[in-house]
Amino acid sequence: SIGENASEIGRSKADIKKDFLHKLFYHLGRVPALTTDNDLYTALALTVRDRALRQFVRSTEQFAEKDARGVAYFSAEFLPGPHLGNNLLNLEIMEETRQALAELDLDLDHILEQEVEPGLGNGGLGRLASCYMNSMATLGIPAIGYGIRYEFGIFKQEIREGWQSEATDKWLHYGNPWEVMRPEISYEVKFGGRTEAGTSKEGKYFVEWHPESVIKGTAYDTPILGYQSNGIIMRLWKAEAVESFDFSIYNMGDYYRAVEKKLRSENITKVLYPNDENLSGKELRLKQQYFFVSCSLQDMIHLHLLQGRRLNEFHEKFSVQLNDTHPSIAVAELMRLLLDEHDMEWDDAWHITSHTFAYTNHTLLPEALEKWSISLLGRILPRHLELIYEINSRFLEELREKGLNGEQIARMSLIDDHGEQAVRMAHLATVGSYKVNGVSALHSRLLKTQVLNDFAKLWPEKFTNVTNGVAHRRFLALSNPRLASLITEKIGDQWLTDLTSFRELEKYAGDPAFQQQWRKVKLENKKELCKLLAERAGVEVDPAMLFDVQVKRIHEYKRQHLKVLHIIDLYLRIKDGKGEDIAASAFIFAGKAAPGYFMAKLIIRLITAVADLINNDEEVNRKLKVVFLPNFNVKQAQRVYPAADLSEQISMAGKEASGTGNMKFALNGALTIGTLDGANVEIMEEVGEENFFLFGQTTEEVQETKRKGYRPYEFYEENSNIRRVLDFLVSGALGEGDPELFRPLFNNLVQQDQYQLLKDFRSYCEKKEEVFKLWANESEWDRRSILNVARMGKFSSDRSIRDYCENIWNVEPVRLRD
Ligand code: DL6
Repeated sequence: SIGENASEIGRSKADIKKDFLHKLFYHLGRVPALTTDNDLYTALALTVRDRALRQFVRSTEQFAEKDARGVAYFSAEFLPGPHLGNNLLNLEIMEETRQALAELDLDLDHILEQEVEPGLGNGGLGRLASCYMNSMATLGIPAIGYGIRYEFGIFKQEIREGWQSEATDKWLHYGNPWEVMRPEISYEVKFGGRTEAGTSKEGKYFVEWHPESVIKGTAYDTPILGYQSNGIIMRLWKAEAVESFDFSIYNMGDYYRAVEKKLRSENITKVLYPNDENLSGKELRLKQQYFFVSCSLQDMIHLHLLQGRRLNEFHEKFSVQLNDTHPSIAVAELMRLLLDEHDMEWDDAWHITSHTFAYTNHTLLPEALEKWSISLLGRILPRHLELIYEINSRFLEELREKGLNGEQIARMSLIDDHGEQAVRMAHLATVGSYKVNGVSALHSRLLKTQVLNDFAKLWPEKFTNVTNGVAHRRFLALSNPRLASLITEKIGDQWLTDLTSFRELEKYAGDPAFQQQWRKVKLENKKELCKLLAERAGVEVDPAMLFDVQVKRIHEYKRQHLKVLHIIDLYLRIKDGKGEDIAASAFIFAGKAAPGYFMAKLIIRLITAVADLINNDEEVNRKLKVVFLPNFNVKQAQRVYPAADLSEQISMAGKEASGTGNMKFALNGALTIGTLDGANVEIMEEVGEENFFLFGQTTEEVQETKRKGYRPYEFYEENSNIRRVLDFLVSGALGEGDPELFRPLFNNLVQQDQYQLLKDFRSYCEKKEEVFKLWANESEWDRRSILNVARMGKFSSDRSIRDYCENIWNVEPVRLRD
């Protein structure tokens, strides 16, 4: 075995030092005097990558030896965060590496800081995919993650004169030492053109697709390590021109046109689309989705056949998880590959396809449910449109046979006939999958009773729930080493592989000495965050303040402005001389707004305007500080969660599918103020209602409010606090004195208030009073904080992956033998 023979790669301090110098000299060709920080980082990354690849090669050998059933995780987004630290942790060589570098007068932390993270996702969905990669590797699940190698990831956010401005994210500028390019693993992907049906000599009906263009996808592999165990790969596809394709033009001497075509091909994987924007009609986005799905399925079929297996057992060997509808065109593509390229009959192909895919829904927001217009689909993927029509016609026939009425059938059809005809991708994914899941208990229930209700009635056994989880090793062991060591001193380190062992901490929750150590850890973490806030946001914060934090994408349903309205209320109270019960608080915000989402950008502007006002007001700024930390990403998240006292999870109930930041905060000892939304419900169940600041309407109450005809203006008229705060928005006191600046927000709140902020405002403010009161009682706060952490066992992504294995994938782990 190659893997075993490669065992000379050692993990001692001396091995690491030797290999590091070797990389520096022979890989990068650097003389010591000219070595840059990036050289040091690259040399260390390559040293660690060797060890990661070894784990991957050995795992793959064992998966093959066992002929194990595996999982392909299809995701248009991955947000792995910085690799270096995480890999050192997973390989258990952090200390050895630190010492090896120290002997060379180098500082590991400084080198870790050099890494530019791959921002290949928008937020929770992409980060979840990466948490799952780590857990699948840790548990020994034969798995591969398939996605897109965007040249530019999520935009870099800068704050200019209080507004968000976007810059391109050049994450590949200094190279990417973690990936291995595989020029020999590449597939052709067709686009456009027309189809032609015919009958073969043997009398078999066939369809040929004559594309307008062909693009090549090349694989780039990044090893993803599990803790003390396997390595798996994230295989990302990059689009390139097919060399031979433009020879005709080239031969005619039109070199520039040939090159232009090449550039156009490469556009497909140029840039990640920010979410929250209306993507329908975005041709390039559809091309991206199809491109990565086609490469991935071709690759899987190739691997399957390479191992001497038959194609009709494809679904017995693989389960493909569709991470939202972004990859759902895969249902039609697998049908096409089986029918047109592998000569299969419809029924066999459909059996394989519908037993291969499982679909995870991540949102109930109607505007985020993907639809592709028939005209666009027909133009870009003519063959797929035909197949979708055929799948639909057979499906609708089945419904008719079951006696469903016309209205039900129209609701369930894959084709939406309202307005411009379009394919409902969630329906395609549901029909083409053997399992469908939501991402928290509440969300899965709403999926079944509302968005996909007809389907759940038809196939109740198809629907299930897998509550999200987070990689607790990254978000605690790696990013909060002080808390991690305090916990390990107390209960041992078993929690690294079994987070439920945190339960043992419960018995220390009331212990004053332990509480004191706990508090000290938090304070040190807060001091570190203060440095970052000063550096990046230019705001000095006193670490003794209550750190009240909301970090997530900026969206009206997440209600960052609810928190802002409350801050304004506090400000006005202090100005009135009535602020004595207010706890000294630092209100920290971070998150990106989709570039085309005006209201979200205005909310950022509001935060920065309130920050300017409060931070510069001597009468108030000893009591309150407001900070907007720009460019929130995984690296920053790792510094924010460990320092938070209070976690804000305040979306309107029924809108946040799960949330995962809520878990990361609680895992690091923050108490939560939140609504009964997404996974908050389960977090509260676990930590106990008495250790959670619950406020606001339930999902049912929200719906009832809407049904009865919600009139936010009445709250404005009747509640003097609300009126005062809203009037303040348009008083000219904020943002360079222009009273019109926040008028759209004001109007929106008093006229529509789609997310019922005003309805929940009073309940939120009252809960905040409780927060302030508890903050004054240090030991009680600490006790609850310890209990929160002790009861977070359920929210490790290891548990989520076990759930997927048992309820959906039917896959057995194959742990690496050492
Ligand atoms: O499941 C991961 C994550 C959830 O935690 C969030 O609640 C949810 O909003 C997010 N969903 C998406 C869906 N895409 N869009 N738009 O990002 O998924």
